[in-house]
Amino acid sequence: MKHFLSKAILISLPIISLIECKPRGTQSAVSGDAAQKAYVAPGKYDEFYDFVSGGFSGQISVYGLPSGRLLRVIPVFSVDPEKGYGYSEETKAMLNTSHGFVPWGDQHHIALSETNGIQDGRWVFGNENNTPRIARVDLKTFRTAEIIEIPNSAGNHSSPFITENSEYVVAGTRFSIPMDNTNGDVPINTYKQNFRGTVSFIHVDTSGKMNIAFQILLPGVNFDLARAGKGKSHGWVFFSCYNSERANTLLEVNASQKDKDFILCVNWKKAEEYLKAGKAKQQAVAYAHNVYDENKHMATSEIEKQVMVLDPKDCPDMVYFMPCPKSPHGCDTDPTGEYIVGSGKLAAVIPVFSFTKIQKAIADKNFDGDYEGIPVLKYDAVLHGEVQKPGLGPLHTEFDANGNAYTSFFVSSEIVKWRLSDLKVLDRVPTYYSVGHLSVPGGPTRKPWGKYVIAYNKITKDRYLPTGPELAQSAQLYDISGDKMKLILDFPTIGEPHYAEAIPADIIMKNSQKIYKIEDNQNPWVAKGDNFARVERKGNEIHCYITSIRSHFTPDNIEGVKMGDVVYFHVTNLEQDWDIPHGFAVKGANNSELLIMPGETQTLKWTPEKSGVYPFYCTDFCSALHQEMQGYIRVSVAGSTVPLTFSTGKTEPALAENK
Ligand code: RUQ
Ligand code: CUA
Repeated sequence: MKHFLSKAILISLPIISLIECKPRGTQSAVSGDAAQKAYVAPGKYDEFYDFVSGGFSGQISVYGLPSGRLLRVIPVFSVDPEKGYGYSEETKAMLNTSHGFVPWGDQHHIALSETNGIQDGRWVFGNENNTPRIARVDLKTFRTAEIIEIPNSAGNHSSPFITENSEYVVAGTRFSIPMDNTNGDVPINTYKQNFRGTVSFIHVDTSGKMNIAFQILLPGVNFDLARAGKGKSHGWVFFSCYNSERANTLLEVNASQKDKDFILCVNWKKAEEYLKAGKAKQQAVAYAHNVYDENKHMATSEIEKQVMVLDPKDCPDMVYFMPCPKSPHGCDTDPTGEYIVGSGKLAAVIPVFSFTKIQKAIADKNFDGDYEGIPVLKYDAVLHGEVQKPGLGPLHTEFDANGNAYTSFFVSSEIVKWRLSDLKVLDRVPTYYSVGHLSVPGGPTRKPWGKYVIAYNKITKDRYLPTGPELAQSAQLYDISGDKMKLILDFPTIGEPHYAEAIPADIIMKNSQKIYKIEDNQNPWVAKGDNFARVERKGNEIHCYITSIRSHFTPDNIEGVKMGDVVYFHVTNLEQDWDIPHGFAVKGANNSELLIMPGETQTLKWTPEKSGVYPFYCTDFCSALHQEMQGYIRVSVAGSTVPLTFSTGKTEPALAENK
């Protein structure tokens, strides 16, 4: 021990002098046992999976906590050549939309599925802003299983938020717009007359399948974030909204005029009743609904043509506005469901609302008039209290299991811990720098697992080695097991991290799928064994049904393709061992590789551009003889008489044609 200590001191000397050269502010108070707390020994598992939004990368990344080790990037809204997602014939349909194929998305928020308000590890949902979409990722396979587009929406920021039993994933539109079924060709300055907002309730059935149950038509404000109620407030959802000024230009100034904007309270149980009672209007719209069939290893896309819309005019007692100071952003409900925390980006306090008081104010009709026909509850009547002098620019709040809240402050770059019961500030720690979201494992649920809070920062200047004009995005891990929060780790993230949700690893691990069973493979292009491998011509289409197993392709010599043909490589990975993918790439393809999991079939489309011989090979280092895993395809000129042949292991020259 003594020996170890003296060594540690020796090593730390040059480190100290290095730190001193850095600009002020980089020296965060890291306590002595920090390394130990974030350390997960080689060969050991992390305690939590952390699902982190990829922001403008469009993907979801998965880290282990507390180590901060990157475990996986799940392609969701953007093509991913690493996995062939969006490039293979089987996955292209996942990225279909009413605007056609969209290869990129902007992924902000994460919602893990819940049962009784507790994370159950079945699915993770993610939103896309630009083309309003919601995805469901299956946590058996860590693959995107479904993507649904949202009509009457533009800028799907306020999503996805999940109700207590995953009944609904909810989504609110950030940008108000003329509704899809109207002539949208209107002057922009007729915003107040012609632009509307919506919130959508996407039903999730027990298999996970999503469908838009209904939308609620609302005034043209900007919906920002939301949380479903839980426990006593189950049946409600709370959406923050800004731009109650309904400005259509220079929102920076024009949407910051009013002292208070709103939190929208939606009684979705009531909305369900109105839907059943036939109060919704069917509206003609068009939106894509894409589903990945796990047995077929293939996605299909359908354009859905209608949506049910409820108008609060016809549905009294369904929605209310609650005043909330200064451009609210985060809107979070505590584990008991009693408290709703609003975070005004420009506010000097954090207002905390009481669900019990909201119910009473509604019963007493304690209103402050209405906003565009929707009753506005009296601020003082619904307020539990305000957290005084919390910090500057509150954004988001998470909770632990002990009645404490943790709020991120963008402007003052800190996390502030405060108590829900008396709204007292208990602790504050700096973040490096400009924290956006934060997350506590289980923090948005009825059962927070606690232990850590992770800050997802917007700026990292001077935290990592410089990498040109663009720097790594950063997450920071704080230990919250004691009274004081303690910074224990920095780790870079992919894309811009917004929200993240962490869940105990064992909830997911036990259901993890290892392989696809070859006998269950229903891909129409499968070859379930070498004896099914073949090459067929259908007009000018050449279909190569290829199998791969360590360490060869069957067939690996193909001839008789002609210019003008379109070649489909349908590659089935025959392996039935965990983690033995094979890849596939062919020279000259304007496409990505395929990466094919054991028992799976994937298809690469290739249109040769000139005659010649083209090698193809396995892209995944699968065995000692991976470098030998290759083949050739010969392309002849148009009109050539070279017959279509295929073979494996044949070395004799063909009799008819040997040069
Ligand atoms: S919202 S910080 Cu999408 Cu706050 Cu990202
Ligand atoms: Cu198969 Cu390398």
